[in-house]
Amino acid sequence: MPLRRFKKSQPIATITALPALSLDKKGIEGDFKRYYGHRLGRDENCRSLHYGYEALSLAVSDRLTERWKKTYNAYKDTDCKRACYLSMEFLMGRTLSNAMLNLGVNDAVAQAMYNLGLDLEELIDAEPDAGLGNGGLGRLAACFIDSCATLQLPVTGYGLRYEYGMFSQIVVDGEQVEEPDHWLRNGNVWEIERLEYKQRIKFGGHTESHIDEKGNRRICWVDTHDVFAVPFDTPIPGYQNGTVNTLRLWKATATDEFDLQGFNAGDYAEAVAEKNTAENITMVLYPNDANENGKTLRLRQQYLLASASLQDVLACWVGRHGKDFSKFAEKNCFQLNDTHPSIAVAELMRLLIDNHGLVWDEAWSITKNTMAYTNHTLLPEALERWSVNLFKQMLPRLMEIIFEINARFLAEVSTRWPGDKDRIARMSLIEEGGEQLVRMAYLAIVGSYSVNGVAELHSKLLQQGLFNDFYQLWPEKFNNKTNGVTPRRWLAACNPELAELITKTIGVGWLTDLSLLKKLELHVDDKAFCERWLEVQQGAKQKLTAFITKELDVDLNLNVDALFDVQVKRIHEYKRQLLNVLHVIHLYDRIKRGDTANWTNRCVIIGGKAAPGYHMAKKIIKLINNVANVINHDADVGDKLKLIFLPNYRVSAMEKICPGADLSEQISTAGKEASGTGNMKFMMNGALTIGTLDGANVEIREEVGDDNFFLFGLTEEQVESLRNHYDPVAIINQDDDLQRIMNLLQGEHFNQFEPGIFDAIIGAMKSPHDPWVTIADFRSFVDAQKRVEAAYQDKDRWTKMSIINCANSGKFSTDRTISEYNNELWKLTPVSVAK
Ligand code: 26Q
Repeated sequence: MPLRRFKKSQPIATITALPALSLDKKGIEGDFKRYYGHRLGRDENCRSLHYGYEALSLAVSDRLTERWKKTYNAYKDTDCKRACYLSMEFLMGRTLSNAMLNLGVNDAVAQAMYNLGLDLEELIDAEPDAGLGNGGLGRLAACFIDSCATLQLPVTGYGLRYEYGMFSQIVVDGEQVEEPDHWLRNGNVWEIERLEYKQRIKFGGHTESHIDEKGNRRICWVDTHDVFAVPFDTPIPGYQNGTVNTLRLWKATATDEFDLQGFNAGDYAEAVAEKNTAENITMVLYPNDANENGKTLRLRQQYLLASASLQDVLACWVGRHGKDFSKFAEKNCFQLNDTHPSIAVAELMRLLIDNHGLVWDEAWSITKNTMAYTNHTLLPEALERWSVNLFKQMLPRLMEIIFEINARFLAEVSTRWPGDKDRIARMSLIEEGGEQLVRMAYLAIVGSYSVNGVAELHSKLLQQGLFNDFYQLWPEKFNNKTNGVTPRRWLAACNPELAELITKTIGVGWLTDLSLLKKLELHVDDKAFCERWLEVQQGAKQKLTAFITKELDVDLNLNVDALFDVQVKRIHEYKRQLLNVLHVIHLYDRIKRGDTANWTNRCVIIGGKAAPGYHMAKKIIKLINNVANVINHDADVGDKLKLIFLPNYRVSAMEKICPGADLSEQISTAGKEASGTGNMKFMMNGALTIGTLDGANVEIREEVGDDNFFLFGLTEEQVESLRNHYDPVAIINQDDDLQRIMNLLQGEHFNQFEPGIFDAIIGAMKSPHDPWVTIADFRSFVDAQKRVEAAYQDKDRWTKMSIINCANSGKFSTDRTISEYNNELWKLTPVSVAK
């Protein structure tokens, strides 16, 4: 049923004209009470924090809505160029504290809550994380849209509204157990459902061709099983600038035909069951799991995102410009967050040709001038490929279009390299050999005007390796956009004490121009400033300790004078949590041998989720927990060493972790981590990095200088040239420390009653084919850790290094990243919105 509309003659403006809501404490306090008592219907008998959180969020959300409409109208009035960020993941985390900061109502809310006798921090912590992403790529999308709003750029985020986000992780007997994350259980006050903008999405069926009245051959995609995509919008406020952009997430629902068909056939229950098939599409976020590759439901999700978002943009275009698409490419662009939404290339072709009557060349020109592709991985096994057969069945019209794109593309390759059959096979969008597969990255490259990596080294390696054939063909398409993180969430909101000290020292400008942090360097010799810096860091460590105690539900009596050594990220072999564990075992072994002269107490914190089907990653979690169990219960060890596996690592946990870290572990095998973004959050909060020359670490080191970065390990080139003669067993045999570690592991010191459970891990490290060459970097890692200890023992030196790290983190603001995307790729004009 279409939504019914007001009569044309009705004066709608009278109901939309509202007085501006006040941003002061009285206004907020009044609205809080009204929401709590009237809207939510609670009284003094309700002691649930949740409703306090909801009442406050509703009050804050109203204030965003006003600005949201103004922004929408400002974009409409200026008819500006707009960009869409298409992403299967937006790892938003919590919204309330960020909304307060960006609206500029922190103090007013704090006072209002104080007047009501409520603990603001408790209310903020009552919000569930919106965990609609796996890790780096999803969080990057969230940081990006924050920066777009802060830079006043007309950018809409398009994604999926998963009913279940990233699973929550609990640890049982040292092992990861996944629990579903029903984050919407208690409702979501931040979203608005917009039924009026729902879109129809086709699946299945077949194509038919006919000649239209003008004599042109036209294709119809018929007998499809359709679903609706219904948008839910979330406001994305810029930093105190009046702009509020939109994150539009699609939910799949059944079409009315489902009901009708069932009703007509008298098969009501069947029809309702069919509804599930449609609604399942956006039920759950897929973990980035090698085993999940090729799953039908995932392809349905990808297509729903691409089709709904493009139809949305095209409907808006047609509403304004009718059937004239001549300026469409000047006014729109689509940034593809990895290949996950790259079916958009073929879908835009389909919509322009089949629905809007353009000819191939017109549609192709629009497509390849509007699409831009960002790659986030160097691991060849992680590149998406979909079965041609699956494609033909699920999306027959799209498969035809991809074949046509490929035929035209390969003709171009043949012109450039006549007779080069190998190259044609290598570059084809279709992988032949076994089962035919569509290479989604190649579709994205061929259909885009830009291909970028996410750190300098990564972009260079893409050009020289993974995408070299394409780089030779179109060098001008390739570019780099080094990642960043938003300093609003990752410094101002999560570390208010440090933010206040920074503002007191250099003024407030840094929040929107992070390069200004450089001014902190002028104060490294100011004793009072350094003392205060250290005090703030100690305070953050205290808070982190309290958080760990709460999360683990045991008090490990952590000593805040110890070095807090932190590695939090997804668990993956290439990230080498194992190298970290080897070092911890080495320290334990030294303690047991009494080799503790000049000892530095250390608390090693590791956190992260393993993909549910990634067995080795799950074993690594088990190993960390077992080693922790032995170390933390050994009386000889005491304060000298603690090992903690922090369960359920997530955005809101990182907000407590990064302010309290001394040392940030960024120890991936060189050439494997595309960028990393946790590295940037730690640096911004004054942690020092121990790291390899991988991803953005290279640029972090460049910014802080080699004296303020603990470098170790083989370079990417050294790793590659080691491959054919790597002999880890020989390295172990020549290194007493490594031998003792391996003896402890092989002697089952950490798994006395669980024989054999770590054999696969030990075998992998000792294999000459270990792709991650963990053993090769061990000695260099231990040496770097010794340099860390020496530095940490000199409190003044460490504090200086910490200040220098923060002071040089300016480059890693997503404001810089997004400015580059905009200046070089999107070319949008900022639109100011009256405040
Ligand atoms: C693929 C197929 C089926 C199901 C899931 C997936 C899938 C989902 C998510 C594959 C990959 C991802 C996420 C990848 C990711 O987070 N990559 C990270 O991106 C960051 C932002 O650019 C970088 O900093 C990291 O280096 C990179 O690992």
